[in-house]
Amino acid sequence: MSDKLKVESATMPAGGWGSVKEVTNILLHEHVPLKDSRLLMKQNKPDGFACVSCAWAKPANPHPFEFCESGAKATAWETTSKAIGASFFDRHTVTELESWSDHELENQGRLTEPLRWDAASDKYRPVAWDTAFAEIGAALRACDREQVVFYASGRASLETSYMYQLMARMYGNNNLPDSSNMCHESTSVGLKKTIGVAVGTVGLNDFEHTDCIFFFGQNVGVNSPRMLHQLQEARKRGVQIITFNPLRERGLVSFTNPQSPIEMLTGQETPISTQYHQLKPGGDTAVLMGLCKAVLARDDEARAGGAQRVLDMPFLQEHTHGFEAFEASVRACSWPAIEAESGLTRSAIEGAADVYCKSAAVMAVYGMGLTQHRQGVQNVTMLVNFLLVRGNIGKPGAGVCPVRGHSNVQGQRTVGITEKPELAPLDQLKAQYGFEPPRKTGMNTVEACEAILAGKVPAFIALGGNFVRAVPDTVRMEAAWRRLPLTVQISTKLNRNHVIHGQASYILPCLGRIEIDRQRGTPQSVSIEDSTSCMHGSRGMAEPAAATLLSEPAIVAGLAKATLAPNPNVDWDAWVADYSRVRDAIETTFPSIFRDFNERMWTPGGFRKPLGAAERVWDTPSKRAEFTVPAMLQADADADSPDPAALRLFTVRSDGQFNTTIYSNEDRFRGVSGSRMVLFMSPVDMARLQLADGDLVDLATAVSDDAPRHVRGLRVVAYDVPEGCAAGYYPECNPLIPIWHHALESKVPAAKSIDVLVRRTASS
Ligand SMILES: Nc1nc2c(c(=O)[nH]1)N[C@H]1C(S)=C(S)[C@@H](COP(=O)(O)OP(=O)(O)OC[C@H]3O[C@@H](n4cnc5c(=O)[nH]c(N)nc54)[C@H](O)[C@@H]3O)O[C@H]1N2
Ligand SMILES: Nc1nc2c(c(=O)[nH]1)N[C@H]1C(S)=C(S)[C@@H](COP(=O)(O)OP(=O)(O)OC[C@H]3O[C@@H](n4cnc5c(=O)[nH]c(N)nc54)[C@H](O)[C@@H]3O)O[C@H]1N2
Ligand SMILES: [Mo]
Repeated sequence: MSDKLKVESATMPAGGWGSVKEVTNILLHEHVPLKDSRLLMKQNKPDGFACVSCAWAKPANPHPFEFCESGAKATAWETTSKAIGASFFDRHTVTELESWSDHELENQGRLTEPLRWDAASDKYRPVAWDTAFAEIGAALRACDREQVVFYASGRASLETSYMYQLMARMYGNNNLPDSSNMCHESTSVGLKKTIGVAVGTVGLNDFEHTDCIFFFGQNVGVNSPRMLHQLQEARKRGVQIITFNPLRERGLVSFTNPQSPIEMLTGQETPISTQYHQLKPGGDTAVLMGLCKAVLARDDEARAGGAQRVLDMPFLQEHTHGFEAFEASVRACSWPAIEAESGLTRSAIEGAADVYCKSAAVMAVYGMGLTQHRQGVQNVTMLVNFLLVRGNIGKPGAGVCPVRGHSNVQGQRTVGITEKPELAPLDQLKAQYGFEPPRKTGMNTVEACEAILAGKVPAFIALGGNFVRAVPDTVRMEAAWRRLPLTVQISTKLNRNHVIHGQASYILPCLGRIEIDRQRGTPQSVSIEDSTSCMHGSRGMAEPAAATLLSEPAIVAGLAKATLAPNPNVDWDAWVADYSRVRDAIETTFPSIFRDFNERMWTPGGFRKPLGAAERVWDTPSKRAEFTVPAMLQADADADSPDPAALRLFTVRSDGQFNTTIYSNEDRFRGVSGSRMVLFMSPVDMARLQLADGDLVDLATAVSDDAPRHVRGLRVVAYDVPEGCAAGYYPECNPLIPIWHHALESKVPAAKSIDVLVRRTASS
């Protein structure tokens, strides 16, 4: 892959011919055989497999091609015919592999054999499955059981995840951090507190009934492109879409449906956003306060003129608690403060509020732009306040819609992967399996990082993911990671977390979800939960990358049997032989969610878990939806530098990546290719700091701390970013984010705001 940076202005719509070209390119690049490229027809179909890319809902009546450019890339990346043979590790020491990029590592193709790091040669060497399990089991039995960490990335199925949490609890702790700890945990905390469910209330049907959609900090064209179909249909009905995002993201500007021959031939585009507000990163609470302030003003006018109230008074009275205190805080908040913190004018915010006040059913869609801040939970609860004032939760076409990341990240929480014992059915597990589940709160991601930095973790087991690359504070974390006595990674592809490893290190390669998973000759299926709380079955359809691979359930069972004392109530082998028995066990543990699980999992469109808030049943202490008073307008006061030269950096994804998996150096929607080492800056700041396009710069974290933090050698790209901010790519910019800079309450690393100083690189 060349690292020559090319910058062009990007004006294409999301979708369109560009996406067709991208899909063709990746299929060719990954040497996906024709029969496997036909797999795309089965993606997200009721009788097919659930896409391994994002978690967006899968409709009951899918499009002929219910996949998008991002999903096709993820499928090609998993079904690639490239594979890592034993000779690869003969040729490369692990120290040498440390200098490889994320792309180069994963681009070697699928891992095919279990591997153990050999200290003498500094190479990974093949090891028999049984030996690997026995050695890991022996090591785990000798560890301090309270300190071992069981991480999960959000791709593993409901079946695997259920087995994994049971293994951790039978082992003796609740240390079950999940990728959602870096992602939508602010949602889980904020929504639970205010509306009594930890997940969104919007379902696919709501898109057909809504009048207006507010979009905060979610890049739909890249991260959940299938939602563009719902947005396009809504736009064609005249639905207003009002976007708040510091960047003008292409998918939020316009879309050409690649599945519509007419649109493709005529180059017809649907404009997506009807209003686009480029707020400052971290300005969302201020914007939402402004919106609510404008709603109150309109309500005051209506009352004075004897017109119909703008506030939904019957809803407020019957269904909510705490409105008066919230109203007082909004009235006390001044417009100059709102304008200063949001970077938007009062009239722009009032313009958006006017549409809100005229709309009967409004939904709010959001992503990492809200959750990854110091006040990430407050951002979510402010969004709830905004919806509640006009009764926009629990009626058709209205509601809150957090767009989840990994394809089963929400489901993992549902089946018990959580560090919070109060969220797991511990008494039920005790009754079902006859063991004493640990009651102590476990470590989440940030706490696991802190324990690793403090040298307190004896072993780290990872069900997927690329933990050390995904977490903040890369330099400090990598140094501490190397001191871990044992690391075990269940993975499909080689990544940084394998080459930066513990003193004993194992890689356990697994089947991916798209592959046929045969147990005793019988193909098995698995299930996942999408972003709208619908459960779907998924059948693997491609031949496995290698006969030596084990499925994730088989690996978890192998580890469990080698580590735990036998328990007559848990028959790991029977579960692996037939996954429907795992589903029966899940149904026993969670009867109200998974009733008739094995039958219902193939329902087209999935079956939905019960969601009180969607029916206006509020599972909160007051049994009403709770208004909350924001503590402050600033989203990241802890990361604010007094230095006037500091810029507020936020990290984003490109369409050439899935998290730390870098498919290519392309970011076609932002017109950048050839390199990811770029810093998007406003021309105003460039002039102020005397920088020109293409200049080479170093960044240093600007908030005082013991450890200096740098990223060196970024190229400046002039871009339409609000003044005073800059954007860079995740994970390349992660060394700049201190581990202590995380959301209050949810502890999601605050990757969307850190003040940095920009210096010209000495040699340039
Ligand atoms: N192709 C692809 N799909 C993916 C992923 C991927 O990497 N690639 N990752 C998956 C995962 S795990 C997740 S969690 C999701 C992530 O999907 P998103 O939630 O879309 O996350 P990001 O790409 O990090 O950026 C979010 C958007 O927030 C904007 N933003 C940044 N700061 C702020 C702010 O303070 N306020 C507001 N209002 N906006 C802000 C950014 O400009 C960007 O457009 O996508 C999932 N889907
Ligand atoms: N600065 C910054 N940091 C961030 C973010 C950000 O926006 N900015 N986003 C955060 C978010 S939202 C998230 S979710 C995390 C992501 O953190 P993770 O979920 O830990 O990371 P991924 O990059 O998704 O993991 C990729 C690896 O998963 C493995 N894998 C892929 N498929 C499978 C499979 O089917 N089974 C198994 N066992 N392994 C598989 C492959 O080996 C691959 O290398 O990063 C977080 N970090
Ligand atoms: Mo995520």
